[in-house]
Amino acid sequence: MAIDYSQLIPNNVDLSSDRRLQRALENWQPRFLDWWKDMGPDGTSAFDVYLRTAVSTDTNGWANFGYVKMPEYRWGIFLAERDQNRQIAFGDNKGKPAWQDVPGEHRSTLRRLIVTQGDTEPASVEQQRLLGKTAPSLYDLRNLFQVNVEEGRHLWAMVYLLHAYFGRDGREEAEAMLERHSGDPDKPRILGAFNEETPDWLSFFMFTFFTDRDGKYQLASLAESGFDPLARSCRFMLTEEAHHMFVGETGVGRIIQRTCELMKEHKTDDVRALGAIDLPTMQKYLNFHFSVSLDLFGQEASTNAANYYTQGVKGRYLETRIDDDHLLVNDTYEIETMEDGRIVKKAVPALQALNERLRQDYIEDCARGVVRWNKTIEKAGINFEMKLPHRAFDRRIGAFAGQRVSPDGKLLSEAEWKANESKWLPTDEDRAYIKSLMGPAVTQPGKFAHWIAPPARGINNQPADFEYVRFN
Ligand code: BYC
Repeated sequence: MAIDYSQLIPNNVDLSSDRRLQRALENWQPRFLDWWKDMGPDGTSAFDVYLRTAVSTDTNGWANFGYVKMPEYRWGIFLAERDQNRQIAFGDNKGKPAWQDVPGEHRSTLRRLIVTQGDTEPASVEQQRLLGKTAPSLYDLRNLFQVNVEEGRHLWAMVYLLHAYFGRDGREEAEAMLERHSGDPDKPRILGAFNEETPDWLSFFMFTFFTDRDGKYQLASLAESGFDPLARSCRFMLTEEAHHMFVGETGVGRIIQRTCELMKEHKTDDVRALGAIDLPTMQKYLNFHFSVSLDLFGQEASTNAANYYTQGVKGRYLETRIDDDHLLVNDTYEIETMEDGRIVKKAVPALQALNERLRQDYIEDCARGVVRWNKTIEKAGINFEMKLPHRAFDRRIGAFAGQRVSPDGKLLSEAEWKANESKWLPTDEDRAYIKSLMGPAVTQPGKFAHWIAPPARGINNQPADFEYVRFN
């Protein structure tokens, strides 16, 4: 169904045919806008930003580019096309028609997953609220805002499901999405990584590389859900998510490139003296964002995950492309865990290991990005390799929570950890240095902060000096 932009809330779900739902969402809309004003990108209401907006949910040509004031962005409800013959692909309900409504017995599980997913979206906007003040270029500023409005739309996607399928509880949950805030000691966001700060652009790029990539894997698993409206919502969200990870990968890549250029030109490792970001500091930020994002996959052995799968509410990454029985009751999966004070490999029932399996898919994807970063370093003839730390390094959730483990996976005493921590994780001094580089925003078209290289090409093939944001 085509997107109807003539409505107050653009949508492709025929919202006008359900007056009650339409009214409920139109009631939530001004609260969302108030939240955007208070907690979204600070002081940006009057800016004209060169943004893409969804015009159709087809794979070809869904995006339209043009200048938009962010509070006027057409946030809406866009689900991927319905496949009339879709069947549940896994678990006890395998082979049954996908649910068009929420089965009573899975209501609370589905609500919980949708709320957890939805909560992350406004959280990230809150985390990134002040970054516009220190943008390294108009190009980067525009990308930040694109990410922000799309996270706002992802919140809409989950709020629509809550309103449309979960009655009063759903409406209450939708309200609560705007009441919890990132880092709020009384009403924090649900998942750990979304209460961390994103105080500088290196953190932002690492976040969009590592944490948005968790989004990719979680959304892909929910896109397999037997609850078809959730699956269709997530399918469309995934098309938007790709750009966020592009921002992260190229952002980190451009910092690396700039650093390498300066190292070569000045024949020195000490690029801090030249106002750039040294590779060991980037490695520390990588370590931090990777381990915080690994926590987002939950426990290594999880009965929750087993239940989600057996019930048909959350699948595996690319479930329908996997060649097995999609029941997993007789299978095992090898995980790493702690036993008798040691890190050991251990086969556990595959159903319980689904979080770990998804984490493994994620780690392999992250590793491919790191290889690309390393190519840039290698091409510059510099002897340094970025590495993902061991999955047990600096974890807060799961079997390794609270263990002291080195980036190469050795269990350490507290004293050994303390002696090395500052080599592995950003110190206050590192953070202060990175902060000191975050100058006033670079607002001249085509100009870039000293510590980052320009991108290989512009957005929507625009020239390097394109005016991506007009301040008015
Ligand atoms: N922090 O059995 P377990 C994105 C809790 S990012 C705090 O392993 P489960 C985005 C857990 O709730 C993607 N608590 O749990 C990115 C459970 O609590 P109860 C977001 C945590 O349910 C960038 C207990 O520990 N989407 O989209 O299998 C920008 C036992 O754990 C954490 C989703 O996450 C944590 N990190 O797995 C914008 C998808 N981890 O039951 C957006 C929906 C675990 O003991 N969520 N706990 O009270 C899920 O699928 C699952 O809730 C989780 C957790 C995978 C997160």
